[in-house]
Amino acid sequence: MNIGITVYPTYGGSGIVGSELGKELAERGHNVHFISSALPTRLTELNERVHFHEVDMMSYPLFEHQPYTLALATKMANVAESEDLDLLHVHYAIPHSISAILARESLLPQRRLPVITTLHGTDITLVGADRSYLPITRYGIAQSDGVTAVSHYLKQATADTFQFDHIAVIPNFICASDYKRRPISELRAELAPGGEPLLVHVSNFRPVKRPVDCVEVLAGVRARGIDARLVMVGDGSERGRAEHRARCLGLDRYCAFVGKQPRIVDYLSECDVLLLPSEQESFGLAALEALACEVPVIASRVGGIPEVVTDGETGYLSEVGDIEKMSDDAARLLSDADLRREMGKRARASAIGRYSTDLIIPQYVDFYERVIAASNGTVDK
Ligand code: GMT
Repeated sequence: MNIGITVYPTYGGSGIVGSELGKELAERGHNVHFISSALPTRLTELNERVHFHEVDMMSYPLFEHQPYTLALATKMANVAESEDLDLLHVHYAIPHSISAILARESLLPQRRLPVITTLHGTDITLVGADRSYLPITRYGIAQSDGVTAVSHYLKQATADTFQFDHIAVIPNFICASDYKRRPISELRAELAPGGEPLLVHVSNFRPVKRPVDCVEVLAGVRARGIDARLVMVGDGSERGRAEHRARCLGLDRYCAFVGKQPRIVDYLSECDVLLLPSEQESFGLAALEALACEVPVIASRVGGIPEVVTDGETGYLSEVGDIEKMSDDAARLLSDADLRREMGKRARASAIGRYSTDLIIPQYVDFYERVIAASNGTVDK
């Protein structure tokens, strides 16, 4: 197949999933054309089956805000023609599904270009549900030829908000060989010079991720007599608040804010427990990456997280903001190496057994084939 993929080319989860999906599809013999404002961060190399088409933006004094949605639609239609695309697969509903629908309509009646939208989370729960975007989000979803969501929770949230439930759940995935615990390296000595146990948090540090809670949990763990440290991976608007809180609590020397990192596995491999205290999380890709690296997860019981992390088996779940319980759970794990090891083994088995690329990528291919066939009018969707 010739597949067009559009993502936000940043460190966000939907950009990672869309980029990794493209690479996996190319490895399975498909031609993948990324259409985006910049080269997606995870797309480190292009080759004969992985192509990148940058959206051209015309600057014009009348445009106070450049109409990216229209420029993207134009590029999508051009690439569909020049590369004979079989479908467009967009990640994150707003504005990508709208651009794709415009592209599809602009190509009619010469050809029908199916549009698939994958919902990732805040496109539904925050942006899409906002009154200013709700009608156009509903339109983008309803007019897509196929819609997928990354968790059962997100499918239900979409049904509740948009009264639309013709959605296939295809969860996020993990490559078993890339996401694998590595032997301890020099990095561990840098992060824990005294051999202390390590908590880790990985996110884009937006308010919804509650990174300040991680600092509070570190305080709680240390108050329980455990000489732990905290590694904060990523960057975003809440980083300053988290750093400030660490200083106020006198914990700054036990917290390493290491910023965005290209090789998350290196950090996960050195750490003992992942903290994911999010307020909302449609899936929790960071949790899946940690589980695959044998790192038990302490997370909030929200959204799709309970589908990914099994409470008491591969980690512990708490209500949002329940610092006391999270601290208790973290302290228990950090003080019991056998428990940590057992949970870590179960975590990897669960991650790979349910979410490996070998299981999930064929589900996308199968979905593409069904949508294309339905769009050709040969079978029902
Ligand atoms: O909302 C975000 O954090 C951004 C969003 C994205 O597009 O990067 O993340 C969402 O998609 C990820 C990939 O499917 C999921 O793993 C995250 O749980 C989800 N985030 C939220 O629902 C908050």
